[in-house]
Amino acid sequence: MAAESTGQGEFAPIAWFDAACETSSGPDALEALAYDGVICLRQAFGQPWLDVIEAGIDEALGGASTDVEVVQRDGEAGSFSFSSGAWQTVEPFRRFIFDSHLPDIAWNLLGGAHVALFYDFLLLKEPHSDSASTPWHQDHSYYPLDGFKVINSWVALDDIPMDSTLRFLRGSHRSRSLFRAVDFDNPEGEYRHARYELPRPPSAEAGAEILATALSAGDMLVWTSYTVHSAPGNRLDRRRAAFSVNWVGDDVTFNGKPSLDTYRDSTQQVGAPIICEKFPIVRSAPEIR
Ligand SMILES: O=C(O)CCC(=O)C(=O)O
Repeated sequence: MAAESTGQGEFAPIAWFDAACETSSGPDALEALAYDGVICLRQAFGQPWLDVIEAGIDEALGGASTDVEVVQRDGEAGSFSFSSGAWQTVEPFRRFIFDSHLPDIAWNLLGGAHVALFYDFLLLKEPHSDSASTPWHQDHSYYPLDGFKVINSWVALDDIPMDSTLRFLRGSHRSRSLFRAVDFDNPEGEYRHARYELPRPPSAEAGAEILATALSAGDMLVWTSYTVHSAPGNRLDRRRAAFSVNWVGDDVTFNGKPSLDTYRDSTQQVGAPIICEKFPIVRSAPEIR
């Protein structure tokens, strides 16, 4: 596949699959996810499901979500906002997560005895929130979890051109190395739950292959929690929003490491699976006797 370029460099395209055909969760998609650490499922969701998500956005950002932040930086035209774990209070988000085909896709990709909901994440960058970039990071750095079956399913709610799409370090998940958590607002500063014994995440080092692709609303990226990625701010004259849902599979246990409350529950025991009311099982294989 040909490289795609932006004003900020050249990128190899992310392997993509037509979400409507069976291969979206078949061996090709699984192989690409295992090798690259990220895949794109084109048109995973049509307008009706995107409308359901949209119906929850004002509610989530307006206070229904307990974990919400709106950031307006000095001198910047647009703000950016995010909410985490809103499904518990925002009914349209709950409906999308439990009633759409999303858990089936997640289960097909994760395999195993069950798939559980970890948390949802809404990220909305208003027009010209130019500096709202996301530094190179690895999602797993923020989680108090052991195990490797953790994926992020990230649905574009707007068309997202190359200039503002996510970038991934191809294959950065394969060594299963854990990197230090960085503060999104101040990547060079301190992060309260950083594990300073761990190395900083790699960025676009010389020779590293960076994957990226332009997205249409309804396309979904899926990546593993070990895949290093980043994103630029939104220099567009229009909104750039995404709703992502994070899933855990049957090898995941709580390790007790410090983290935000979003990623833990008071009922959890070190070494035990994280399943509880906050992290419920959404698909499971029938028991074989
Ligand atoms: O969309 C973005 O800017 C960043 C999203 C991201 O890195 C994440 O959800 O882990």
